[in-house]
Amino acid sequence: MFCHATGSCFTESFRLETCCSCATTDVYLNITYLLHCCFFPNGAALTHVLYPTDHLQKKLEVFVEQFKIVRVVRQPERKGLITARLLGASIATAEVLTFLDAHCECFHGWLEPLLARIVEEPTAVVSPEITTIDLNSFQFNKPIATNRAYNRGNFDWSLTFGWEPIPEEAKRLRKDETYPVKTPTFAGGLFSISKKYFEHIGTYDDKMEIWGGENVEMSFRVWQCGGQLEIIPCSVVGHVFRTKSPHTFPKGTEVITRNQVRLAEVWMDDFKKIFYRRNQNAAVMASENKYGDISDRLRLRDRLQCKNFTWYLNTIYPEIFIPDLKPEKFGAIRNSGSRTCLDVGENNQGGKAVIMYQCHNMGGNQYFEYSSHKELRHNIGKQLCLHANDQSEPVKIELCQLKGRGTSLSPQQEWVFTEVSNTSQLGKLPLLQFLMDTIIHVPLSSNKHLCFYSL
Ligand SMILES: [Mn+2]
Repeated sequence: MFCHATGSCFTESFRLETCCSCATTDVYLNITYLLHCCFFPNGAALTHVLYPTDHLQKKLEVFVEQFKIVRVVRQPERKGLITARLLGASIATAEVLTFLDAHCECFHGWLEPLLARIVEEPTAVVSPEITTIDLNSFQFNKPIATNRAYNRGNFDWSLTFGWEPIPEEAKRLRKDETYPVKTPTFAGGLFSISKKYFEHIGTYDDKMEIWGGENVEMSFRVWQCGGQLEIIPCSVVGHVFRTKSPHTFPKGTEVITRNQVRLAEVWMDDFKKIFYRRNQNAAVMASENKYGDISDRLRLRDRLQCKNFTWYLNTIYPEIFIPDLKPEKFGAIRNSGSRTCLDVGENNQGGKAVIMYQCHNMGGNQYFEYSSHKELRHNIGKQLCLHANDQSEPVKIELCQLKGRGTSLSPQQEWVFTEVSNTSQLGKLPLLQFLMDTIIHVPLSSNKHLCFYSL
């Protein structure tokens, strides 16, 4: 074993030094550097490079000619990441498939720990630890022993992938820094997998299009169907994280939603409803059955006897907060007088006052759930709660105090929902000003209002 023998990723045989530091904005240079840095030092690891556009065709073919083990495979039209990878995988001949983006650079010894782990555990789907290459300067720093992040992948209920620190309990189970980090989801761009296992586990959903959601789909599938998803800390690859996608979406961002609906329908059981409440477009697409045929994927789930989503949440990601499957109430909170809606405003990650804004019926910034714990949760992605301050201060949103195991509800985040026939009855309650100016008079009948007030 490369690092298991020493218990450290920083030994003589594993120097963690980069061999080139030259990622550029030039796609051709990036690919050629990637081949030189990442693959050729590892002999015959590479069988195919896939690049789906035409303008590089000649240049790239001339370049790879000299390396007999490389083949360039081309798609006649742009089909995106999922189709491109399926095509590459279908003609690859090696035992292990490794997927990398072109905008990557590898550290010495990056591949061996990935391969070693697959030999040890053939159902492991393994990612390197990913370090950041600066978007503008293309600078990146070699990892140092004392300052390593050890994050793992997660997801939120809008089905967006994210990073989080490894929970303390999981940290304690790792004997030293070389041990694989179990991760609930993976970023999906950079990973190795046994080719046989890739096929066994159902490759990708070939009816997903272009890009988006395929990494979350594969994460749920691998865990639920008996595999494991791991980050191998001794394997380090640099990656340029962009602030936004440089690609156009030939069919609009609708394709991402469609991919997400497909994954929710196949893998998430009843928990898909939590996602649909947060994404109106997805909910409509699901109710109108406009996400294509998923019968192949359901058969795959059946054939592999995969576990259900409850098992995944309880066993693989017990730290996640699970919103109510059936919240008491959900949607927008409208002021019947001004006909405006409670809105968290732009970029409110917590800490900022809520505002009233024209109702748009799109969910998003105006989505709230009245939970069984009497919170008003704005929990599209992060778990944010309507938070009362003393009377003179406006109501804000803050991170919810109730987060699952070992936490409790804060009184400032507890809201009573009641019917009143006359708003003057609210006179003795705290936060009257807030209530009168803004929130929540949803008339049930001409003389009744529904009101929230804070205890
Ligand atoms: Mn990338």
